[in-house]
Amino acid sequence: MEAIRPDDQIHCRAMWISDVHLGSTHSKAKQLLQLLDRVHCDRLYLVGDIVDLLAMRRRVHWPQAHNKVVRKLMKLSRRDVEVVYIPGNHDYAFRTLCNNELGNIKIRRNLVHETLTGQRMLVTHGDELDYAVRYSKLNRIIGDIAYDTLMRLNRWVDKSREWLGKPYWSLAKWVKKNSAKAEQAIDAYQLAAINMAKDKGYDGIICGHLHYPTIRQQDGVLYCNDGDWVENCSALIEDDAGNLRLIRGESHPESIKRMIFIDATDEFTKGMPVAAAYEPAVPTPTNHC
Ligand SMILES: [Mn+2]
Repeated sequence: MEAIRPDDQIHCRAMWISDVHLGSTHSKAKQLLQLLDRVHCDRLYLVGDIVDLLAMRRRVHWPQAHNKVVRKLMKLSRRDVEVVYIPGNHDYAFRTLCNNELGNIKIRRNLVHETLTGQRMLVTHGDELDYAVRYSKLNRIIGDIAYDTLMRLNRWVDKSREWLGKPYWSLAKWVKKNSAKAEQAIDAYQLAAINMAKDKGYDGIICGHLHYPTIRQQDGVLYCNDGDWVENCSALIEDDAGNLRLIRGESHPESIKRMIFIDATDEFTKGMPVAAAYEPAVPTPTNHC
């Protein structure tokens, strides 16, 4: 795993971010702004749950950093970046604008991205795969409330760690990793995604929704989940050589508010040697992605 230095400006062909949850207290908007300032891409995919309209029904939390993210995305779309927005279940109201534009941002229900090496990847938020986890509506509501409570607890942990000068640590992520039931649900979801992509004849699928960044190759299908900006501060990128990789933000060793972005592909790769998923790029001194 190679560190991307904080002063690096990185270029990639495409970047996928999702589950930013702007408008909710859990959003890590400031960290996302640091990513958007340093990682430049030709195409930016916003893979849903960018704004959390569901949370905003209960309570609106809209600090300046959240507004800055919106402004930054609009600005990128006016420059030379093709920005495509695929609304998710927390911002589903925007689905009514599918096949239209919001400023220069294209809104789509889902789409196909072709990598430099010719892989055809289906890009979708992924809430349509929830059935695989066999959640009843009641279960899902309980799940949502439990998640919200967990994230609230997480903020307390986060605040105390910040006070102690310790880097961010995700309680929610720890629970997911250490609960057999959560692991089963995540696996069922991933398999449903893989089967859907396979049935439709795609080489792979790129989604968000789970807040669980992963690259997994199975049955000849590549499953990529770009993670989130609530717990993981992660993004999926297609580097200039056409490889799909995951990057993750980490607190800077000198200042916990500053981020460094590291190549986290190995960390989040499941069930395969990394080389089997793609041809690894040869890192150059100036470009680590
Ligand atoms: Mn979602």
